Amino acid sequence: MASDVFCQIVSGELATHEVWRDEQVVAFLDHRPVFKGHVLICPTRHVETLLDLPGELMQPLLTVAQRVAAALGPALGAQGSFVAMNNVVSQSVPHLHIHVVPRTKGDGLRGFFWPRTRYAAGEEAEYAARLRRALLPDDA
Ligand code: DGP
Repeated sequence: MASDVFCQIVSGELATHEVWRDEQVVAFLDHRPVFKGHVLICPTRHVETLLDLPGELMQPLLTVAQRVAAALGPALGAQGSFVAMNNVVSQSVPHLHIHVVPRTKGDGLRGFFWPRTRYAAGEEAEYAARLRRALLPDDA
């Protein structure tokens, strides 16, 4: 039983404009594109976020994202791409999806996702140290 709209797309219950499908990955047009040709790439298996993604699906998923990004130039005349994934926060569909958005210089997308901040003195080193500690292998 499909549990979210992307499961319904995977099962064929919900129609979409597919651009790629294999056993592990499906890619289709986002129905509310940032720019026309904006593609979503999903595992066919129900996986909610990056943290839930099994290792064996990482390479197939990213390979399709790379192929879609490579197709944006020849197919649509894009000069580049924006590749992104929301996890939990701002994630409106609880089924992992990579956004691949065609970009062209002067297209008007100016980092609307990311208003930038600044580190206070010493704070940058502290953030880096906290992350390095969390990234250490469990037996370190
Ligand atoms: P996010 O906000 O990162 O979870 O992006 C979800 C995207 O999914 C959003 O850009 C709109 C798109 N979307 C939601 N429902 C459907 C649907 O039923 N069909 C298609 N093609 N896209 C959908």
